[in-house]
Amino acid sequence: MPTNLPPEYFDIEKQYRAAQTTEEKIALLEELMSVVPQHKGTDKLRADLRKRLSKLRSASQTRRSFGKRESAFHIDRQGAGQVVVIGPTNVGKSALVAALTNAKPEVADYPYTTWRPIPGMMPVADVQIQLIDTPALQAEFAQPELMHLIRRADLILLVVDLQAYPIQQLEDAVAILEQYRIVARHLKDRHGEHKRLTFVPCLVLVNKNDDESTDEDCAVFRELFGDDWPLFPVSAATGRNLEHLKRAVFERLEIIRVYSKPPGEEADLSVPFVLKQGSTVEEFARKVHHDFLEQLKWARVWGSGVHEGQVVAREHVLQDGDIVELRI
Ligand SMILES: Nc1nc2c(ncn2[C@@H]2O[C@H](COP(=O)(O)OP(=O)(O)OP(=O)(O)O)[C@@H](O)[C@H]2O)c(=O)[nH]1
Ligand SMILES: [Mg+2]
Repeated sequence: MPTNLPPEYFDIEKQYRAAQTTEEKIALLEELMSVVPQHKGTDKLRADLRKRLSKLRSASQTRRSFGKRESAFHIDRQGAGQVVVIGPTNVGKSALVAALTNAKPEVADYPYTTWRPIPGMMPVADVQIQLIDTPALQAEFAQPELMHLIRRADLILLVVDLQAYPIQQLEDAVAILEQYRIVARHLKDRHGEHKRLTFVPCLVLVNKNDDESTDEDCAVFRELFGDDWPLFPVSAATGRNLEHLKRAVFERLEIIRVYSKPPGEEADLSVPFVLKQGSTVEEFARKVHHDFLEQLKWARVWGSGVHEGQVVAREHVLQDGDIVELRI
C-alpha cells in the first residue's frame, strides 16, 4: 500500500467496505480513483481499482440486462442539461421541481418526504432541461450515490428556506458538499490544487420569498452571501421569479442552440441542436450526422457576427440561435 495517500482515501475506503449495493460500490470506487494521486508509486493500486471497477460494472450491466433492480440514483441524461436540485429537508426542493417541470414529486410539510431522486423536464425557450429532485442532504447520513449524482451534474441548484434558517442551511450544505470534495465552480480560485476536487456550477435558490413581506429578509441574506454566491430569490408557492430562474439555468449551462437548414429548403426552427458554447461548424456537423463530418465541404451561416448566409470554415465558432446549412 503506498504511504502517501490522502486522508480522504481511507474514509472513502471505509464506506466502500460497508457498501451494500453494486451501484453504491461503483460510485465509491470511482471516488477512490479520483483521490489517488497519479504517480509511479500508485500504479499498482490504480490498476487494482480499475480492475475491481470494471468487474462491478459488468456485473451491474448483466443484472440490468436481466431486468433486475437498478439503482434509483442512476438517471439517464435527457435534454439540454442535467441539473440537480439539492438542499436540506423541507426547503421546497420538490415544490420547485413540481412548479418548473412535468414531474409530480410529493410535497409535504414533514421532513424527509423525498427518499429517491425524481427527474422532470423543464421547458426553456425551445429546449428541455432535466431537473432532478433529490432526497435532503444530511450531514449524519450522506448517501454516496447522491453525491455521485451531484458530482456529475451540469449545474447544482442549492435550495435554502428564507422562512427557516437560510444562513445555517447554506453553510451546512456547503460543508457537506466539501466533505465529498464537491465545490462550486465559481469558488475554484479559493481552493488549492492539492486536493482532487470536482467543481460544479452552482446557483443558490432562496425559496419561500412568496411576496414583498419577505423581501427585507432576502436583502439581509444577500448582504451576507451575495458577494460569494449567485443568489436567486424564488417562490415555488407563488411562482415569484421562476421565469427569471429558468432563463438563468439556461444561461448557466453554457449551451447554444443551432438550427439546421437543408440546402434549398427552409431552416427547421422547431427543434434546435444543442451544443456547448464555443462549438464549431465541425462539431455541429458531427451532431447532425456522423458521416457529415468527413464529407463536409463548406457551410453557410445565418446569425450573429456573420453576413446573412456567409460561407464559413469548419473551425468557425457558432453562436446561440445560428442557422447553419451544411454542404457535403
Ligand atoms: N410558503 C411557501 N411554502 C413552500 C414553498 N415551497 C414549498 N413550501 C412548503 O414547504 C414544505 C416542504 O416542501 P417540499 O417541497 O416537500 O420540501 P423538500 O425540500 O422537497 O423536502 P424533503 O423532500 O422532505 O427534503 C411544504 O409544506 C410546502 O408546501 C414556498 O415557496 N413558499
Ligand atoms: Mg422533497
